[in-house]
Amino acid sequence: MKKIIIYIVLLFSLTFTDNSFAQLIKFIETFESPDAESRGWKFINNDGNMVEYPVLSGSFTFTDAGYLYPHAGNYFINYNSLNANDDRLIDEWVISPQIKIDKYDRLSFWCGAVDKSYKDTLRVLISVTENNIQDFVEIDRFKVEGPSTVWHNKTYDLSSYAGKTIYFAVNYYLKDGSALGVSSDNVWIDHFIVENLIGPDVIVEKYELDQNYPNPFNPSTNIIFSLQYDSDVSITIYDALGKQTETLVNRNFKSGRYKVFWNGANYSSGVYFYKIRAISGSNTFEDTKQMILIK
Ligand SMILES: [Ca+2]
Ligand SMILES: [Ca+2]
Repeated sequence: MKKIIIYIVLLFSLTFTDNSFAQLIKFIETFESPDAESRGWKFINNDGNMVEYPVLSGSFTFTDAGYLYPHAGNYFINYNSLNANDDRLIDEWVISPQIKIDKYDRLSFWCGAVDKSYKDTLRVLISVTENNIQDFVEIDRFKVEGPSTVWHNKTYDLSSYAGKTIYFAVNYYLKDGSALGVSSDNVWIDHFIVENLIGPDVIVEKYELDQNYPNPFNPSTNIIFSLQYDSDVSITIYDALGKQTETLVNRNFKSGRYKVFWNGANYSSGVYFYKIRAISGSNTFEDTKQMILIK
């Protein structure tokens, strides 16, 4: 019985102190409120049809399949099948606010369509300059899947944009739509997330110790490290005089990417160093970085 209690206590303390597995959500938009433009979103009906689409909807009624509700939050983006111009073109854009991208960032969103014999096409595009249509480069194009009322996840690795600020766009593009929606359909998107990947599932190319954030900090800061192979890892904090103040972690980790935090509440303002040592077989990786505690 005693052993079980100790085990439970240990389990709880691990759960609450070790956040090395939590994904970092950098950006999330579920359209809780419909004034998306005030948050930096841009909606463009580029085919010039007189009716304003895309729009934010709270729900959508299908005569044969019930209701579609948002994937998350209160509203979702609705591209309308009837909104083609005289040349049968549907070309409607949803453009995100600007987002700073780091290595191991991933973009996700959810989408859907009725999916009969229609040709609904969504393009996913990224701009590293401005948020005008001509600035975007396509990274994916796909036919949105149905059936009605179902949401499908799309996910994109953004690592190749690390260090840049980007806009992403989702463009409903269909050349042979029609005013009556004979060969086009309603398409919907919602719930955008940009997250920085953390955990044992992340594929890591090399050992790395990231700069802590925030920095300077008061009183706690995050330290992220990447392990190419399963490793015995220690992270140690030193003060400006080189005196060891604390050992943050000292255990085995699977290969992957992890986040730990240091709480400097009991220490005085000043420069500190954090040093990683990761040992895998005969390989040892070591790196040291500086951080500043300001109270
Ligand atoms: Ca939503
Ligand atoms: Ca249109």
